Amino acid sequence: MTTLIPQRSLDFLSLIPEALRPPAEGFLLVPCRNHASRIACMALCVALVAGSHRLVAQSTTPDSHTADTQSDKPREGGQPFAVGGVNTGAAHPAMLDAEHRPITAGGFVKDGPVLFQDIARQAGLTTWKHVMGTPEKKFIIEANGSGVCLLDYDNDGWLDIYLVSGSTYEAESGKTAPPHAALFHNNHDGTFTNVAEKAGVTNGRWGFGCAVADYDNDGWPDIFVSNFGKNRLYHNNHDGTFTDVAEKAGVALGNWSTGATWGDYDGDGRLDLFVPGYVHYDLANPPASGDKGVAFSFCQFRGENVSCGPRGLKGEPDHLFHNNGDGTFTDVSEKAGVADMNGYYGLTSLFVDVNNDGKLDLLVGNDSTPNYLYLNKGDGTFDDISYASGYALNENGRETATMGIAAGDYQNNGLIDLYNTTFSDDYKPLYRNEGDANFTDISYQLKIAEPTVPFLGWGDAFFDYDNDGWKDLIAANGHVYPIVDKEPWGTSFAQRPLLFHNLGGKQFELMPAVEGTALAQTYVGRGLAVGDLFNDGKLDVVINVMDGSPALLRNVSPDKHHWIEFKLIGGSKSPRDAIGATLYLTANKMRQRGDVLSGGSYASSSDPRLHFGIGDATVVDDIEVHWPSGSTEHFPAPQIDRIVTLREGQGLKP
Ligand SMILES: [Ca+2]
Ligand SMILES: [Ca+2]
Ligand SMILES: [Ca+2]
Ligand SMILES: [Ca+2]
Repeated sequence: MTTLIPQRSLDFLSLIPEALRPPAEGFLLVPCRNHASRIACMALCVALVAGSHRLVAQSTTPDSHTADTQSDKPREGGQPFAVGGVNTGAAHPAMLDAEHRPITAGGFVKDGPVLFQDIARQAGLTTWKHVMGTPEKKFIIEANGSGVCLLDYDNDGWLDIYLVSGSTYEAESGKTAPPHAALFHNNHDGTFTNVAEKAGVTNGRWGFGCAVADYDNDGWPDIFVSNFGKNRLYHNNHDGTFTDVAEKAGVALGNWSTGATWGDYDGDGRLDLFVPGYVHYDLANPPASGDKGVAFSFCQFRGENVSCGPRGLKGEPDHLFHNNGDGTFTDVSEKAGVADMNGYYGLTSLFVDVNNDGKLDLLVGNDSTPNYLYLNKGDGTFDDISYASGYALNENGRETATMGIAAGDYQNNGLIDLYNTTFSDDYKPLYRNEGDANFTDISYQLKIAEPTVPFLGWGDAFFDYDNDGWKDLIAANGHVYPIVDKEPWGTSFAQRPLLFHNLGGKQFELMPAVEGTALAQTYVGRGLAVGDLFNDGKLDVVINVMDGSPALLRNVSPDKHHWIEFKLIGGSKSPRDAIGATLYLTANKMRQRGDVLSGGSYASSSDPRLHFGIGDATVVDDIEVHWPSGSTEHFPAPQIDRIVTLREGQGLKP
């Protein structure tokens, strides 16, 4: 149960100087554990906000079982009183391995399953390096890293890799040439060649994210790049080159844009674009500890000086751009109700249908502020059900520093579940979809919370790496404060990725970091995308490493399971690349769900093709596609262990 305490009864907030108080007014932190109580809490909160009271909630739930609850007041729900630039849990005791390494950069074992091998060097990806500011990471703009997108830009049937880079102060001031993004063309032989220069997609701005979609329905994937500074919309010219049309299209913006997402929210067959904003930033006057306007407390972590923010800094609003169909877009953020009037710190976003009404809903992962879940009403507007849905906060009713969003049906019950990565000293919430857009954070219940606490997570994805028909979970990790390597806090700047194996939709097991494999490698992970890079039916993983070369986790799982993949092509009333389509595959006595999505993870886009493992089954029993146009079709069972193209209008109507 939950107790709501009027803010004014906790008068010590008034003792805190104005500059130290949280940036957003009216935070409502309500750990309500079921739909009915959430609605009740919502009503109460709304009423109290109207009375211009601020509330905090204190959880009195006896099973509120995280280490957070060990800390003294103010704590759960008392986040507004917490100090520090990021919102995370209480300091946890260090977890060290036998060699006294933090578990984030240790815990390796000699024997165990060999599932992934990092082949970045052999594949040619280490010829490129991501750059973002200076190694000291004095300012927040240098610390967040960039995304990665998997797309087949030349339509040769093989996935290529686009890696965004940040920039440097010297480049921004024109003193040196800027770092470049990479476009690695897949040579079909296990190697890749960087063709970014020739393709005209080097960006050269302070880049954060990418999101792929064929926004003009010409059959060729285009790339949106979110920057600090003007964004890029790289239109695919069909000849291996792209042209930046962002300004003409009206999507350039100009301050700090982050992980975008594409989706046809209004059902007109054209893909619209959502771009979250992070912090409103002035490169010439970066926020430093003790500066006017940014308090010391927002520049500290565990009592040590670190880069300031995001709390204490002004939030940059979010933007929804409606696709006009003539190469231009109209900003409809306010009309649609997704403008982020609270000024929360958006890092990534995802259009996905969470309540199975065929309309794309919108998720925004916010750093150190509540997440947004906007339900699509179908009339061009959205309902903000962030709190009522349970997605705004974690199980303890506390805001998290959300970095990445993974969406996938891990239970094979037809409902999209969500997994968010968060800061160190905090567990990573798995939000189980209970239906009716109602989510429950069940990380502790599934025993996958504790091992994630020391890690600082970024890109993440549901994907079935062993083709057993159950979606597994992977996350890239790495800290934002280099100082953690000098402190006995049990975390590290470079961290290993985490892979959870799904056990029949009931539990997850953390797969061991076997020495010599990709799970025992450490780096400052950021963007993550999954895809079948070698068309062998096994999903690989690419991670964009901050200030380093990317990791390419080639899937070498020894399983002999069968698989099938689908490339979907929408008809005249759907986006041509079928973003927003849902496919239900029945095989092996299971009905699996796959969604064509663009965005999510951390500022990254995965393989647009839908991949399904089918275990030991050798036949597919049914294929049911729900197209963005609203039509539903069944397709005859194809041969397995191959990639199949499905076109809207060529299936059988039910
Ligand atoms: Ca290709
Ligand atoms: Ca296109
Ligand atoms: Ca929906
Ligand atoms: Ca699996």
